[in-house]
Amino acid sequence: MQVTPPNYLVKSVSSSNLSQHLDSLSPANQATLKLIERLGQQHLVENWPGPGKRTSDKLRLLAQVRELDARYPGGLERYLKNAAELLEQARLRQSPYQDFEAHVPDGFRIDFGSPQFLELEQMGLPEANRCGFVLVAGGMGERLGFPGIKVALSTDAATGTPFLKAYIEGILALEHCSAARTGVRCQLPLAIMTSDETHEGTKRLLEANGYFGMQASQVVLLKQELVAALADSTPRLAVNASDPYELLTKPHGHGDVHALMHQTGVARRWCAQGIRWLLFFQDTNVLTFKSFLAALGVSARERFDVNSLAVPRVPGEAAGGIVRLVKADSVLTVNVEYNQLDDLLRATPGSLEDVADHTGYSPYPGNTNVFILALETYVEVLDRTGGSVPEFVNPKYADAARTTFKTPTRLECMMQDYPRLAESARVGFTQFDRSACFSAVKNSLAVAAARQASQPPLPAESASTSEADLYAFNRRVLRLAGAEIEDGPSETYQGVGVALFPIVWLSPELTTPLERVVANLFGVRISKRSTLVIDAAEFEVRSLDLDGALEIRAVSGARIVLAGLAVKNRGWKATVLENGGDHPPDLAIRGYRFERQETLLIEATKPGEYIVDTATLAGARTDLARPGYQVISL
Ligand code: UGB
Repeated sequence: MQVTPPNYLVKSVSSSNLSQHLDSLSPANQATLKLIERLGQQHLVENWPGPGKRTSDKLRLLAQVRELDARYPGGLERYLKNAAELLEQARLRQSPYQDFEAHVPDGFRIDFGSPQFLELEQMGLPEANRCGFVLVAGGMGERLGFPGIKVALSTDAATGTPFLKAYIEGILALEHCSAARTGVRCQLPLAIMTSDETHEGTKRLLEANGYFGMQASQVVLLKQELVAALADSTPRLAVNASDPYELLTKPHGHGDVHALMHQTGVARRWCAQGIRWLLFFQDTNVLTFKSFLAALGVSARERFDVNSLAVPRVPGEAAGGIVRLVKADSVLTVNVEYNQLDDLLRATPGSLEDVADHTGYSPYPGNTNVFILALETYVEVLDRTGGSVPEFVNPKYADAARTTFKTPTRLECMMQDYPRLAESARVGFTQFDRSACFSAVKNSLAVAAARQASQPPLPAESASTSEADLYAFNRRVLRLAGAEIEDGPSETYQGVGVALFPIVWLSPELTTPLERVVANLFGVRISKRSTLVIDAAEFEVRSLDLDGALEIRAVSGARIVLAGLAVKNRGWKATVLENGGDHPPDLAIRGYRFERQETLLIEATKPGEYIVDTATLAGARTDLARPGYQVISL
C-alpha cells in the first residue's frame, strides 16, 4: 500500500526561533528542541517570544514533550510515524482487514444452567485456583453522565454494592469454592488498569473499604498514560487552545493493558506463581462472573489460548462482532469493532451480512470484552511484542478530502485485539445468552430510552437495565433450583422500561458454582412484589414463602437454614425520581429509588449454624435506626 511519508521525513525546516533559543537552554532542553524540529513540529515553538521571556512556560512544554517521548514505545517519532500511516489509511477508508475474507468463527454456544453448562463448570473448578484477573478501569463515564469513577457506581440500589466490590466478591467466591474442593484457601491476584482520571479514586475506594475483603497484596494498580493528540493529518501535535505551552493529550484506549502487564512484570510474576489463566474484563458488567467458571471449563478442555465470552449480537449494536478472517494460509479470529464490521463484510464477497438470521441475531457473535487468556502463551507473546497491540485512529473529519478534523484525534488501541499479536494461538469463543453474562452500564437514561425505542430495539445498557438484569439473573437461578416466582410488571422510569420486581439479590458464593444453589434451595415461593436479599456464603432453604421484603445477612462461618418460614409485610416499592431534581448521582442515573416500607432482616453476626422457622419470628424487634426494619438477630 502507498503511504505518504510524514512531513518530518521529507523536510527539515530550520527555524530561526529554534536556533535563537538553543544557546539559552540546558543540554536536555536543547535535545528536546532539536527533537521538535526533527519531528516537523516547529509550530509548537514558532510563536515563542524571544529568549528570556516566559522561560518557565517554555520549559514546561519541553518537559511535556520529553515525557510523551519517553512514555511511548519507540518515542514520539514512532508515534507520529504510526499516526501518519493510520491517518492515510483512514483518509482512503482502508480497513486493516481489507485483504481478508470474513467468516463466522468456530466456538461453543452453551445454554446457561443446562447439563452441559454444569459439566463445564465442573471442568473449570480445578482451574479456579490458577486464575488471575485483569480489570480495565481507566475510562470515565462520560456517556453515562456519572461524575465519579465507574467502579464506584452501585451495581444495584437494593444493596448499594459498588462494582469493584462485586468484582472482588466474585473472585473471593472462586477462592471459596476452590477451597471447598481442595481444602486449601488460595489468594487470586487482581490487576486494575487505571488512568490519571481514575487512579486516585480507585486507590481510595480500595483503601477505605479494606480492599473489600482481599489482601492489599493481592491487588496491583497499573496506571495507563495519555498520548499526544493530533491536530490534523500532517500530523501536527495538538496544543491546548487555552495554553499554547501545553500539548493536548488523550486516552490511548484499553489496549494499553497488555503493554503494562509486560512492562511492570506482572504477567511474568503471576506465571511464576503458578497462575495459568487470566480473565480480562471491563468496569461495569454486572454479570461478568456469572458464567466464568463454565467458560473456564471450555478454555481448559479446548486448550484455548484466547477464549472470548460472546453473546448473540443484535445487528447494529455498539459492540464488536467476532469474526474469522482468512487470507491465503493465515487465519485470524478477532473482534471487529462495530464501526468497521459493515465495511469489512461489504468488501468480502460471499460473507454473511451483519443482519438478523433465523435466530433473530447477527451470525457473528457479539463481543463482551470479557475474555480468558492462557498465561503461558501470553507471557511468550508479550516477550516477543512488548504487548503493543495494533493501533487505530478514528478522526471526525471536517472536510470532504478527509484531512482536517473537527476536534483533535489520537491513536487508540483495544485489548480485544490481542489475537493480532498471537498469530499461532488457539482462539475460540464461548457464547452464552446475554442474560447469563453481559449487561454493562454505558448510557444515560435518555440514550437508553432511545435505544429501547429503536427498531430492532438495542440493548439499553443503562444503570437501571443493568440492575434489572442482575435481579432477573438471580430469579433465573432460583427458578433453576425449582423456586416458584411470580413475574413482576415492567415499569418505566424516566423513559426506560425495566422489570425490577421481584427483587432477588444473592451473594456470589451462593451461585459459584451454580449447582450450589440448586443443591441448597427447596420449597421457595416468591410473590411478584417481593424483595429477597441473601448476603450469606452458607445458606439453605427448606421452605420459604415470601410476600414482602426479607433480607438475610450472615458473617463468614455462619450458616442459616430457613426451615419453614412464611414472611408477609408491606415490602418495598420503587418510586420515580423527578427528572432534573437534586438526586444523588448513583440514583439519578437510574431514575428511581426504593421506598423500604417494611422489611424483615435476619442477621447472624457470629459463626455457627442457625435454624430459622416461623417460631423464630416472635424474636423480631423494631430497628429504630432503620425505619421500617424488623430485625431478628441470631
Ligand atoms: N478503558 C480503559 O481502561 N482505558 C481507556 O483508555 C478506555 C477504556 P468503553 P467501548 O461493552 O459493548 C468496548 O469505552 O470502547 C476501559 C468494546 O470495544 O466502555 O465503547 C473502560 O474503563 C466493544 O467491542 O467501551 O467498547 C471500560 O472498562 C464492546 O464490547 C472498558 O475499557 C463494548 O465495549 C471499555 O471501555 C461493550
